[in-house]
Amino acid sequence: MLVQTDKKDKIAVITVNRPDALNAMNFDVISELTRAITLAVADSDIGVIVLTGAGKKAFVAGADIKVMQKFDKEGAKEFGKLGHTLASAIENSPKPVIAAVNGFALGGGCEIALACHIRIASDNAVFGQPEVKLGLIPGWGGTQRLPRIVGKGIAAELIITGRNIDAEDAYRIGLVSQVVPLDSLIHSAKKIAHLILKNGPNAIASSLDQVNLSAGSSLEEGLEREVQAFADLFETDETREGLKAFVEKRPPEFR
Ligand code: DAK
Repeated sequence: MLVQTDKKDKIAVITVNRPDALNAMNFDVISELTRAITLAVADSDIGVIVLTGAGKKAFVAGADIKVMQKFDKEGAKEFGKLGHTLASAIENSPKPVIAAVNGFALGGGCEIALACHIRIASDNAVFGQPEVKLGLIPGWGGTQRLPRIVGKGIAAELIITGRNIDAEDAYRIGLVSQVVPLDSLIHSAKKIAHLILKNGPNAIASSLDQVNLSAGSSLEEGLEREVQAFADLFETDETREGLKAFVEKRPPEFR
């Protein structure tokens, strides 16, 4: 199995399992990963998804270069579309997806992490968009998501130099929100997941939706959409329970 899912305590840990190739993504990895994400999103027993790579060396070292070498224009387009479908499935998931980056996150691997809602890294993690070194550009959203996360100037520098950065630099530029020892990476991701799981699932999904949409709209449009989404929640049992529980000085029962 190229992708493995372990479910426990409402958390699905999805592992890309191709360590011999540093978890590089070929067609099969991409389709298995898309399927695993789709299944976890549809699973009512799952509230948070953690995405990681097998082994101690790589999250995902990119798209499979040996596969790409054989592409013509059509093949490249098909591969690109599959990558976009995967990245969109992650980004549009109503359940938070946390990238637990345990080593190399290069090229397409970095782009998959960028599509996740939260990124944390082990201290040996390495990030980069080295596509220009291969005569390519980032093609799974790197040119679009990286500037939105770290800003235009830093994104442009990383993309056109193709240089790698370590976990500390990734933290400094806001690419990841935590750096932890490799041995405690999954534990740390689960700690974040448990904090999230205490909260209302509708409110979480709506928050992610608003954050995702913020990139493509003016402040005025965004604020208008936000107030609508805020008001919509008042028609849900979840919001009534959250407010009532506070007044009654007890923890809310959301799930
Ligand atoms: N693809 C295929 N195999 C890879 C790989 C990759 N990206 N990365 C590593 N491997 C394989 C190596 O070939 C080697 O396999 P064997 O030779 O043993 O069979 C094995 O993994 C172990 O790798 P190394 O021996 O190289 O390990 P080192 O520790 O020496 O070096 C490294 C680790 C990560 C620095 C090095 O492996 C490396 O530079 N890997 C390539 C990283 C990279 O350039 N990644 C970006 C790929 S470009 C598209 C949209 C997006 C994309 C593509 C298309 N369209 C719109 C069409 C995305 C592009 C990319 O991701």
